[in-house]
Amino acid sequence: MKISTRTLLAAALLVALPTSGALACTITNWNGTNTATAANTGGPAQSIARYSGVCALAVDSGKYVVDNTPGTEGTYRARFYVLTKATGGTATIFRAGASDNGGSPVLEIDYTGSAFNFRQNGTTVGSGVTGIQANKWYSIEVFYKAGASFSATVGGAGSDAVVGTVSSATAGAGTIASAVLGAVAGTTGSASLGFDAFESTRSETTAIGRLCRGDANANGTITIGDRTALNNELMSVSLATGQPDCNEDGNITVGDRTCVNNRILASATCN
Ligand SMILES: [Ca+2]
Ligand SMILES: [Ca+2]
Ligand SMILES: [Ca+2]
Repeated sequence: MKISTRTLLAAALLVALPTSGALACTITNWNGTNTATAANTGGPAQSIARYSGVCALAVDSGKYVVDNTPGTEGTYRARFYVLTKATGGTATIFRAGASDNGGSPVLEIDYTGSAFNFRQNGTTVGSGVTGIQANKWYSIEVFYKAGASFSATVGGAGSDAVVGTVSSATAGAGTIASAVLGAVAGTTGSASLGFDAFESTRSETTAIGRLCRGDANANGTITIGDRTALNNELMSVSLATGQPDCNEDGNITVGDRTCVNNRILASATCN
C-alpha cells in the first residue's frame, strides 16, 4: 500500500497480519460500524482478488466497511479500486456521509453493471461513466469541494488511458464526516464486488492517482524484477506485494507476465 503524505485522511485499510506462518487480513483499520466480516477479507489464499498488496475485500449485498476518520471535511478527495462483476442490479459502492457511520449522503457512486454514476448532495453529476466491463479492476477518484465543485475520474481495465470523467462546476454545501465502501445499498445480484487500495486526502490540488500497474514487486519501477515477482506467485513461491494484476482482470495469470513484458518493452514508468 502506497503511503501518502498529502494531508492524509485514511489509507487503506486492509491490513495483513502474519499469524503463526499464515496470513490473516483484517478490516480493523476501518474504524466505523462495519458489516463486512472476516469472510469478506483476504487474498489469494482465500480466493479473494486483490489489486495491491496481499489483502482486499470481496462483498455482496449489504456488506461494507466504514471510515469515520474524516472530521467535518469541506474539501475531500478519495481514490479506490473496484473489481466489477456482471451484477444484474445496481449497487451504491461508495458513500461519503454528513455524519459518522454513513450519515445522510453527500457523495455517492453507483455501479449499474455497465456504468458508474455519481451524485453530490443528491444531484446527479453528468451522465456517468459508461462502457464499464465486468471482471475488471477500475480506479475511481473523486474530488469534492463543498459549495464549489465535484469531479470524478475513472481508469483501469488494463489500460493507462482515462476511461471517463464527470464534473460539475457547482456543488452543494454538505460536509463529509465518514466514508462507506462496499455494497453500501442496492444489490450486487449473485456476484461479489471486490474493493482495494482506498485512500483519502484533503488535498485540493494533488490527485491521488492510480497505482503502478504491473509493479509486482512494489519498488516503483517496471523491470524484470516484476516478472520475477509474478513468476514466484504463479509458482506458489511467494505472493507479490505490489500490483501484479497488470492486465487488471482480477486474476494473476501468465497474461500478467505478458503484460509486464509488454510494459518493460514499452519502457513504461510509474507515476
Ligand atoms: Ca468522522
Ligand atoms: Ca517493480
Ligand atoms: Ca490478471
